[in-house]
Amino acid sequence: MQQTIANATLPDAVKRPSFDRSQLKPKWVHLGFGAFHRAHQGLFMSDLANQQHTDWGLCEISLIGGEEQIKKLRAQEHCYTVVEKGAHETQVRISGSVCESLHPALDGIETILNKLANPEVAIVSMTITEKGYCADASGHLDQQNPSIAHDLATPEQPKSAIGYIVQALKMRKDAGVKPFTVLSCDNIQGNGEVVAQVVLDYAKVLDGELATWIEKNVTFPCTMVDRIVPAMTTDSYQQVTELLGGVTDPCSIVCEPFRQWVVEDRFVAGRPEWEKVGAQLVEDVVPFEEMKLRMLNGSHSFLAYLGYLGGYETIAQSVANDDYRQAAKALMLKEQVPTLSVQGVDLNAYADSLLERFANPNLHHRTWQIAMDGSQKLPQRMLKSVQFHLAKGQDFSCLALAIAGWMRYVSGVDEKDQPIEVADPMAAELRAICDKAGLNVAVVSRLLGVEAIFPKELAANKTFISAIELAYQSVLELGAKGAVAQLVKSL
Ligand code: NAI
Ligand code: CS2
Repeated sequence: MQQTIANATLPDAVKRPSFDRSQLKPKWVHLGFGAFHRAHQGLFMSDLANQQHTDWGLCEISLIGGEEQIKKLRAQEHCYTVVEKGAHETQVRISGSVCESLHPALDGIETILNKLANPEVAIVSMTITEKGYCADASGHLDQQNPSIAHDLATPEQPKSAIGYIVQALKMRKDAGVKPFTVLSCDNIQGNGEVVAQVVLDYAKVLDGELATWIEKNVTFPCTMVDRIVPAMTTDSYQQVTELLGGVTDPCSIVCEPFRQWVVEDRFVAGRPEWEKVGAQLVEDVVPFEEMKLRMLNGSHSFLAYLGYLGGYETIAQSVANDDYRQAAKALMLKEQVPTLSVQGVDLNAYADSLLERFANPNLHHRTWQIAMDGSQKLPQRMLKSVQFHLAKGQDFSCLALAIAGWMRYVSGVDEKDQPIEVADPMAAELRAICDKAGLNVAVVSRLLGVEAIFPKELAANKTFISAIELAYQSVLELGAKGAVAQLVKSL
C-alpha cells in the first residue's frame, strides 16, 4: 500500500486531527481548492473540529484545473499538510476538515449541481481569484465573458462558478429547498456585494422570478481574508517531505503563521462557530477589507512590480532593500491610511507588522506571483485611493510609482531586455498597446485609456496623467531601483 499522510507514521512534532473525522458531513462546499483556501478556511475548520464536536465538514470542488490534485487528495483520505513557517519557528499540522471532493472532469457537471442543490449544504464559499467573478469595470456581470456567454446559453451545463451557483439555487427553489449562504473569500473589496451583483445579473437574464427569490432569500456576507500563502515549488514540496519524515504530500501547503478572517455574520442556513478559533464575526466588514486591500495588497503590488523590475525574485528580497521598505511604508501610512475608515486598529503598528511579515525569510513569495492579474487588482488596491487624493489636491507619488511600475511590467520586457511572462487575462491587449507605443512615456496615456481598468474620469484627469508620466519616466531613466530611491529621497 502506498504511504500517504493518512496512513503513515509521522514524526511526533506533526499535529494530526484529534477528532472523529467520520462524523463530518459535507455541509460546507468550497469552490477553488487552491493554495489559499487550504491554509485558511480549511484550517480554521479543522482547528474548530479539534476543539469541539462538530459535524461541519468540507466538500472541495475545483472548477478550473486542479483535477490531478483532487485525485491526490482523495488518495490521502482528504487530509493535507499545512506548514506554518515563521521567521524563527515552524509548525506542521494535518488538516482534517475535508470529507468529500468533486471535479467536473472526474464526476460530471450534474453531480456537482446535485451536490450544491442537496438540502444538507448550508454554505457555498469560494476562492476563485478576481477574474472568476466575471464582473466588468462597473461591477456588473460581463455577459461577453466567454464562460458566462456559454452558461447563459446552456444554464444546465455551466462552466463558471456564477453559472453553477445560480443553477443550483434554481434547483433548490424548484424543489422547495431553502438556499445556502454564498461566501466569497477572495481579495476583492465588497466581495459579498460583488458576488451578489453578478449572481443577480446572471439570474435576471434567465428568470426574473428566480432573481427575486435569490434577492429575498440568499445572503452574501463580505469577508476580509488574510494569510500569505505562496504557490508551492519543488523546493517547498521537498521541505514538507523532510518535515513529514520522508512521506510526500502533493496537497501540502506552506504559509506564514499569521492569519485573519473577518466575516459579516449573515448566514441563512447556519455556520460553524469560527469565532472559537479566532475569526472575527462582525456587522460590517468593508472597513477591514479596505484596510487590508489598500495597506497590505497595495504595498504588495508596489513591491511586486518594482521589485520584479529591480531584479528581486521575492518580496522578502525586495523589502531587504531599505529604499523599497521605506517606500512601501510611506505608501501605506501617507497614501493609504488617510483613505481608511476602520476604527479601533493601530494602523502604525499594522504597517510595521505587515513589513515584518513581508520580510519573513522562510517564505519564498515570488514578486512574479503577486504581479499576476494586475488588471484585476490595481483598481481596488490603488485607484480609489488615488481618486481620494486627487479630490483633496494631495500627493500620491508612491501610488503613482506603483502604477507606473505596472505599466513598465506589462510591456513584457524587463530592464535587461529579457522577456517577462505577464500572467493576466488582459495580457495580450496590454502588450499590444505597449508594443505600439514602445518603451516610451507615450504609453501612459494609451494604457490609461483601457476603460476596464481606469475609470474614464480618472483617465482624463490631467494631474493624474502627469503624475503617472513623471513616475514612468523615472522608471525608464533610472530603472526601478533608482526610481524607488528617488521617490524615497523626495518624501
Ligand atoms: P491558486 O492558484 O492556488 O488557486 C486558484 C483557485 O481558483 C483554483 O482552485 C482554481 O480552480 C480557481 N479558479 C481560477 N480561476 C477560476 C475561474 N475563472 N473560475 C473558477 N475558479 C477559478 O491561488 P490561491 O493562492 O489559492 O489564491 C486564490 C485567491 O485567494 C486569490 O486570487 C485571492 O483572491 C485569495 N487570497 C489569496 C491569498 C494568498 O496569499 N495566496 C491570501 C488572501 C486571499
Ligand atoms: C497578494 C495576496 O497575490 C497577491 O496579489 O497580494 O495574495 C496576499 O498574499 C494576500 O492577500 C495576503 O493575505
